[in-house]
Amino acid sequence: MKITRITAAGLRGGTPQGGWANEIKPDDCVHTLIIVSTDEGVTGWGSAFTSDSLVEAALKVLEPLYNGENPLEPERVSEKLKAHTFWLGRGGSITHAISGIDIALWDIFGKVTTQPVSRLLGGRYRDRVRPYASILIQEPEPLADHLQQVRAQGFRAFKIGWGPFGRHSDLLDAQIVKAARDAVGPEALLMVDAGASDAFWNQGYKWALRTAKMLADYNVFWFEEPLPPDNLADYILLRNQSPIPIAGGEVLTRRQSFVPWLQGRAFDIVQPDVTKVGGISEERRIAWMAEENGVRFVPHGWNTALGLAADLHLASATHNGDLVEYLTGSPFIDDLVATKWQLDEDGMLVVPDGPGLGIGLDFDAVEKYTGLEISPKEISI
Ligand code: SMN
Ligand code: MG
Repeated sequence: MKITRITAAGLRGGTPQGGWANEIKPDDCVHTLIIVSTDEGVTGWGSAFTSDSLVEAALKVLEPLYNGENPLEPERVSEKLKAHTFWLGRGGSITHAISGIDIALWDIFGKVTTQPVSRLLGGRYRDRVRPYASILIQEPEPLADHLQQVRAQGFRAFKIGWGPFGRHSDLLDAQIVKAARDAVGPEALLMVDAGASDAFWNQGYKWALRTAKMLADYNVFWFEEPLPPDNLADYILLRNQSPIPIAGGEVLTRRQSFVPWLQGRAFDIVQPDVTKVGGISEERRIAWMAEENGVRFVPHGWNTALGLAADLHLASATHNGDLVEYLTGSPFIDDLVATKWQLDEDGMLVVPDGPGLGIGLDFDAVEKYTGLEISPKEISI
């Protein structure tokens, strides 16, 4: 079997608010579907956390390397793509594009072997994983209302992030967290994400430590991105001093970038994004590295249904992979799948056990959000 074509299809028209200083708009393209076609009619699907224009440019560079390659060897092919773009790649758009290609190759590998990706990764430790609902922070009252609506959908774990948190006053931060804890109840997992990877973040170590102590009063399960993503030294200090776990890593790419953060004990929880770091092949190596360094692996999932499916397989195939992020209110998570994601009575998601990623796609939704004309003869699932 050979790769014959790789297509990029940017998602637009439903990009959710990020709460970023330079806010993204619904028609901005920050996620791109990647479709790998083969000479035997099997098609694999993945997604990359970047715009279609950057993916298309990356595919031009990568085409001589992937054309004619064997799609049944995702790890080797991805490693080949990474190694031969040492000059043009190493963590930027080419790495993001390789992420989507790699996810699609694992999808093909599973479709041909009729095995779910989680089994091909070595085996399924669990058939269900708990999703945490990821929600943008607003003022306390509307945030509490939103959390109660999401709780009513069956979620038992929640992350609130970005928006005004850390950007106005300690008092407002405490009011936000109190309202959230009151809304979800004392038993639910509640995480808080400062989003310090945002542009011109101006809080420092002392704010982060003071805030971590406030969060501990509300039994917050982890404090995410409390410092800018290049400030390794302060993360190490904070992780040592904080009364609650410190999480981060969502903007890092390539497994090599995680080494100083994991060996340096900068995180209690590491959150690589499979649509960004280099794909499933790369993310599972980061998960293994995390385990060797006593760090919990929880995949970052503010991305797409393809990313969520990949996260579920990675979590299932990892010793303690028991949480995934579920970006609520995004059509790129909810609408792209033919069979809607369904929480069970425990608020858990079933890890797909069909071939490959094990999710069918709603091609009407794919066409709606990408403009891609899906012709059955051309692009089978
Ligand atoms: C996040 C990431 C990307 C866009 C918006 C919000 C957030 C998360 O940091 O962890 O989901
Ligand atoms: Mg985050």
